[in-house]
Amino acid sequence: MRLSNDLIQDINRPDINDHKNSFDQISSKLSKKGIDTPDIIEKLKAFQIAIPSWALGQGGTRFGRFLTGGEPRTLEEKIEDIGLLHALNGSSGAVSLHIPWDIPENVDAIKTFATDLSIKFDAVNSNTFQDQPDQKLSYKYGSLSHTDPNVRKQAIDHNIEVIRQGDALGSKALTVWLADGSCFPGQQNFKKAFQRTYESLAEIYDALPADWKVLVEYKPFEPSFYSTVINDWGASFNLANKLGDKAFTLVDLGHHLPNANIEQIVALLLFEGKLGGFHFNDSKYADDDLTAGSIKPYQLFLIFNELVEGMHHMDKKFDLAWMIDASHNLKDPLEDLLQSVEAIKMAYVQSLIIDRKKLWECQESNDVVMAQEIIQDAFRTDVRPLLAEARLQTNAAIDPISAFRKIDVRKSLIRERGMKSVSSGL
Ligand SMILES: [Mn+2]
Repeated sequence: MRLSNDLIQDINRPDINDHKNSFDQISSKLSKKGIDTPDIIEKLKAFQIAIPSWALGQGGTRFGRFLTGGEPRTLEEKIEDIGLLHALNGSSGAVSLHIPWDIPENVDAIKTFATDLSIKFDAVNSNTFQDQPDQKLSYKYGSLSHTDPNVRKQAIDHNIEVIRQGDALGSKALTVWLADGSCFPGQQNFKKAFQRTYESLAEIYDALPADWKVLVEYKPFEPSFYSTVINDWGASFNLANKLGDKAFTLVDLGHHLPNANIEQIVALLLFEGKLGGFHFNDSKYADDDLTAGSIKPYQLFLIFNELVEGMHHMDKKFDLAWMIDASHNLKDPLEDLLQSVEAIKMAYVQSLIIDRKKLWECQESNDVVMAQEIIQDAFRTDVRPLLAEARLQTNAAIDPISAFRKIDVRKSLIRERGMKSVSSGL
C-alpha cells in the first residue's frame, strides 16, 4: 500500500486555515522572543528518526501476543510500512535492519525499493541474544563474553557478516547489544567476562569499513537478572574508549535503573565526544518499551535540552543515530510509531526554543528560580503547529494519526495481508 501525495493533500485541505492561524500565533509569539521560526522548521524537516524493522509488527510479552492484523510478512512490506509513516509524517525516512530477522535476498532490489520511498538504511543490528535454527553453537551462556572461544568466534563472525550486509545497503553503523551476563551470584567472573567482551569487540572493530561506527548499547538487567556484562554507560564508555575513534556509546532510554538521570549521562557522553545514538522509548518501571514521551515527556525534553546544549559546543557535524526501540502490545504498531516520532520531535523543538543565553546567565549567577522558569516556559509551549507546518512543507499530513484513520490504512493492510500475518522478530 502506498499513499499518494494527492490523497494526503485532500485530507489536509479542510484543516489548512485552522493550522495557519495557530502557526501564525506561535510564530509571532516566538519572534517577539527573538526566535527564528523558519530556522526551526528547517531543522525539523531535516530531522529523521529511523524505524527498526522489528517494530512494524505487533509486540507482545512472554505472557502473550494479541494481533492487530495486516502485519508485514516480508522485508519489502516492512519498508513499505515505513514508507506509509514517512508519507504521513515526513520524519521516518530511515530503516534500521535487524540481522538475521531481515536479511535482504536481493540487495539491489531492496535498495531501489527503499530509495523509491525516500528511505535510507540506518544502523544495522546484530543478534547474539538468541539461537537461530541453523546455528552450530548456543548462546545460552553468552556470546562475545562466552568462556568457549569457538562460541565467541561464531558471535564475532556473525557481527562481521552484519557489517558486510549493512555495507552493501549503504548503512554506516553497527549496533551491538548483548544479552551476556549472569543470573546468579558466582556464575560469572566479572573481570574475565568483560575482558573477553572487549577482545571480541576489538576483532569486530577491526572489520569496520573506514567510514563506519560501532555503537555499544548497555543495559542493567534482563534477560540476565543478576549481572550484565555491559551494564551501564560507564562500561560502554570504557569499551568505546578502549576500542577507538569509531566506537561510541548508545543510550537506550529504557536501559536504566529507576530514576537514573539520563540527561546527565547524555551531557557527559556528548562532552566526551562518545555519544553515538539513541533508542527512544518510555518506561514506568524497567525496559517497558512504551511509546516515547508517553510516561515521562519532561524527561524526554530534558534529554533534548542537553543535546541542543551539546550542539552549541560541538564543532563537528551533529551526527547521531536516532531510532525508536519500542514494542506495541496494545496499539496499532503504525499509530504507535507515529505517536513516538511526534513526541520526539516535540521534545526537540521545545529544547530549540529555550532562551539559551538567558539560561547560561542564570546558571552562572546561580539564579535557580529563573533557570527553572526558562526551561519550563519552553516545555509548556504548545509547539504542535510548528511540527504541522514542517509536515505541510514536505507534503506530509497536518495530523498524521487522523489521516491514518481517515484513510483507514489498517483495514487496507488487513485486506491485503490477512489477519494472521506475522512479522519476523521476537
Ligand atoms: Mn535498544
